[in-house]
Amino acid sequence: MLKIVITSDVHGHIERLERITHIHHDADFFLDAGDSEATESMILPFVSVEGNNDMFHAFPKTRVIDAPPHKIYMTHSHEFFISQRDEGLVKKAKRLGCDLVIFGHSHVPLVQEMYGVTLINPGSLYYNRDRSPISYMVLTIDDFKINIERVPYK
Ligand SMILES: [Mn+2]
Repeated sequence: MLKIVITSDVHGHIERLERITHIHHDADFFLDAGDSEATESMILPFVSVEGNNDMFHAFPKTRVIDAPPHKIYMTHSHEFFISQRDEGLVKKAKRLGCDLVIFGHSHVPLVQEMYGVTLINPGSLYYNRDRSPISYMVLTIDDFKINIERVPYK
């Protein structure tokens, strides 16, 4: 079984990432979907991608993560128009051979399946635009069975 902790849009509150690594010390991957406003070494063991507020930091724009038997495409998603975002993410994921997408930017938590691809946005660890509590997600992969749990940050 794989356990993957997913965060996004931390916007400088990196002590929250550190706290989450202590809570979930048994996780296999710590994935952040961008806008940490930190450097790669500051947020380890989290790996991140470049958000629109990360222009001064060297993060890759996208990452592909092997999580057998799944493959994850991670991007901040700010380059997509909101009306085309979900379809655009699905298209790009399929091109990369991925069936899971992790993205951020909207500050609105979302889990949605679309054309066989599961879109995951953990929401922000700074503030959520839908006024829901700040949160992150825990993805567990047990062969082809996946489970996604939204966890409020406390
Ligand atoms: Mn953003």
